[in-house]
Amino acid sequence: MIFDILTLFPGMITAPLQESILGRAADQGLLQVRAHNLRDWAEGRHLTTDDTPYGGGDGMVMKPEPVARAIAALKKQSPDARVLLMSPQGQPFSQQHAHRLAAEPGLIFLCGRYEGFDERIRQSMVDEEFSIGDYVLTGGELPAMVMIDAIARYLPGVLGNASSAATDSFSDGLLEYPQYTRPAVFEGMEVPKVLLSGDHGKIAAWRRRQQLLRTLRRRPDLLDGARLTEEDLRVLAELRSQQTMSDD
Ligand code: 9D3
Repeated sequence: MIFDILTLFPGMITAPLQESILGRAADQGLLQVRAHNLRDWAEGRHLTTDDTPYGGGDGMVMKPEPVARAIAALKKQSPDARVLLMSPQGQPFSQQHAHRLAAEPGLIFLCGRYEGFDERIRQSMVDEEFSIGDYVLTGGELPAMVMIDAIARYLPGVLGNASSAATDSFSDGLLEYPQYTRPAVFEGMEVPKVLLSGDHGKIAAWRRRQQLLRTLRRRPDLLDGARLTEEDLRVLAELRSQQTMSDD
């Protein structure tokens, strides 16, 4: 898949996506990330991409014409690409969005740095608008990279089987269980005995219980959407009744 990013700061983009798993995937031709400078489509002596808001007010607004020319140019190469606007007013990006967007033939991310975009950009050029969460950043570049990272994991061949996207904890909607490796005792802290028992049935039951306990304590909101068995519900009822919050 080709990811195109429209930004005034193309230098912010590429390096982090050339490392590690995504770097290998890009080397294998499974994905391509291209950053483009919006200024390349600006006009006039100052190559203006922003202007003051009609009606007055602070800050600057991104002009529609450079964005329209940029998107038209990119769509000549990827005619079916979806255009995504990065903005604090967008829908909160989720794992489900990542999964769905991975099936698109191409994605064009539009990143701003100003107080906002001329509303006609949304009206005529944008398919969807995304935020990555309720905190204020300096621009949409890091959000675009966050989304690319989450989406790319779903592209065929990007992940090995061991870390397959389908077996993520998020796919059953629960947080992960605690993990341990050697040594068996570290600074007086022991590994739970069940994990050294060799009893795989008991280990699986303990891990599931830990997932449920962790999710109940830290992210009870996730339990509503989780895929739970009858046994899970029984364990949950038991955990809820133990208001002491002990560690098993
Ligand atoms: C004055 C109102 N501000 C909105 C909260 C203006 C504003 C602040 C920061 C407008 C844009 C930005 C830059 N942020 C993004 O472009 C952005 C973003 C974010 O700040 N948080 C989470 N997701 C995103 S996606 C794009």
